[in-house]
Amino acid sequence: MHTTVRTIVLLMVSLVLLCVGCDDTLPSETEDNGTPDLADVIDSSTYKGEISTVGDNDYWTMQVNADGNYHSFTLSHLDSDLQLMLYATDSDGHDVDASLLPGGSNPIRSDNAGTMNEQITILPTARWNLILLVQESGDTLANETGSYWLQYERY
Ligand SMILES: [Ca+2]
Ligand SMILES: [Ca+2]
Ligand SMILES: [Ca+2]
Repeated sequence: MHTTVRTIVLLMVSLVLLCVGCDDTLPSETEDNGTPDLADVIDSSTYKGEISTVGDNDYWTMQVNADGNYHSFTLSHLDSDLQLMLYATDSDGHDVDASLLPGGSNPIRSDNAGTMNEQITILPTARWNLILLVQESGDTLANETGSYWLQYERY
């Protein structure tokens, strides 16, 4: 009887550890990342972050090349209404011409309703420096806070 109980308890503890472990395998944002100068560098596919306090801004950065690939950034696993902004500059630090970006605007903004994913996909025509900003939705008056995953894909 005791052995059975112990086995069950061990099994439950193992399951909890496994579940925590799978979440912890993703790298996380590093605060303070509240200005472009302090942006976290994106060099793997998926990161976890959190708009932890009202007004928290999370900046991310990445360099992309005109390699013929689409570069796509997705905000997912949202439990609040967040938005994703992307600012693109060229190698001289000038804003990339808006006509080269989807929607004809620089910055690009993705802000869907509620907890829907946000996504921005670009096709670079030169070496570009990207600044991404995750923050609360610009469409709601609520003070949105909550966690997110930021996923990068190239295809
Ligand atoms: Ca944050
Ligand atoms: Ca932040
Ligand atoms: Ca949104």
